[in-house]
Amino acid sequence: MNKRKISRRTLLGGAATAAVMLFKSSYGRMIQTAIPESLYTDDPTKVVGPPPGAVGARSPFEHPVKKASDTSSRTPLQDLYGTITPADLHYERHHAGVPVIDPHKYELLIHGMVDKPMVFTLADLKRFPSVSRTCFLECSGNFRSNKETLTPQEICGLTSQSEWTGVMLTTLFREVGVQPRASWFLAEGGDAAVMTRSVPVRKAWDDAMIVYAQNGEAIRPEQGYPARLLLPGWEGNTNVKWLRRLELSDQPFMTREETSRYTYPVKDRIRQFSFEMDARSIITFPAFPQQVEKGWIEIRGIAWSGWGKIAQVEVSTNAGKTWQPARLQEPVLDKAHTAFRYLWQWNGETTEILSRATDETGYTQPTIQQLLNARGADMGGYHLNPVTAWVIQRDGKVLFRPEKWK
Ligand SMILES: Nc1nc2c(c(=O)[nH]1)N[C@H]1C(S)=C(S)[C@@H](COP(=O)(O)O)O[C@H]1N2
Ligand SMILES: [Mo]
Repeated sequence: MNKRKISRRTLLGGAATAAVMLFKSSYGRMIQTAIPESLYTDDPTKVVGPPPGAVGARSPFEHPVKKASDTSSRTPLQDLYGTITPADLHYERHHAGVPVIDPHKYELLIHGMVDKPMVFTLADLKRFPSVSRTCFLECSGNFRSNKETLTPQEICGLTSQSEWTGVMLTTLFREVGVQPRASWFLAEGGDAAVMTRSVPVRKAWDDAMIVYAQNGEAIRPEQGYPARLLLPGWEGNTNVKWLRRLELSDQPFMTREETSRYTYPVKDRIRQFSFEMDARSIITFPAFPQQVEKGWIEIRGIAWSGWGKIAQVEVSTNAGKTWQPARLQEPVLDKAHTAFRYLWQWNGETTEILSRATDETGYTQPTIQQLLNARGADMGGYHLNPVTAWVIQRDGKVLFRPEKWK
């Protein structure tokens, strides 16, 4: 068989091939001469970056930024490709700034209902068998919807994805001999906030980790250097940074985080301990403030669920009247941002485009009305994952359609 034919067919399905050709004719520029002169207008001998040996930097033409307040910053979802967040663009949320912790003085204490209370240095942690895992992190307060001029970053940029490396918490729990009666542990951070959270021990036996690396390098100070707790799929707040102490107990510790702002009446789940982040998606292209042209548009976005893998993402290009399945980028990982794409031919009429995610538990991302019906009008501002829409205007301008819930 013809080798070239096989690889073409493998790369592009029939429909996709047609679409790519259309893309070419509508988005490329046809040329008459063999090599356009514009290729040579920039001087390739001009040095723009640091010399070899220096730590690299972005092209001076690329300027992704984290949008920051005093206590948080958001990932520019609309500027990213694929699903890994560059470490310097990872969202941040801290209650009392970023502490400077000397890795040589760092210690993690594990005590309480254990046979052998122990202290581990960073070097100790690195001697245990290591594991890498790609998953998302998301703050439970990750939703903003107050105006039409919001970017994906402003709507839900309190989520990022990294490849994390560290040691499984089970490895350490076996080392200290966690007692059978222990059902909860307290995780305490070494920042000025001394942030603490209670975590069920079952999460440790499942997939919890202590991580010291992020995307191939030591984790950044903002992410908890030199080590943090990683609870894949669970609300960001439980992923205690600058982790210094774990205490085993037979009951939750009722920390400040658990007795005040995380407690509010809802009918669908007991929200005092609402750990998993529910399935969600966002279209990151086209999105405000982009402007699109009539013709073929690849609608792009990410979907994720704290309960497992994304099973399906559907896209509507007619304000939610009908839905079509989007293509998911393989491999689809457990509790991970998953890229989706949907090829759409826009006829130039005003419309709304939406996406909705379904995870492997069968749960489908709700509308804001479904959330209100389930939780009541007093549902507060945490764990909001509604389907959202972008309005495509006749002139091609894209605006967010705000969702009202209070
Ligand atoms: N020690 C400590 N851990 C913490 C926090 C904190 O302020 N102090 N903030 C929590 C919150 S609310 C979130 S959403 C995540 C944010 O992690 P990131 O800054 O690495 O994105 O860390 C959590 N862990
Ligand atoms: Mo958070």
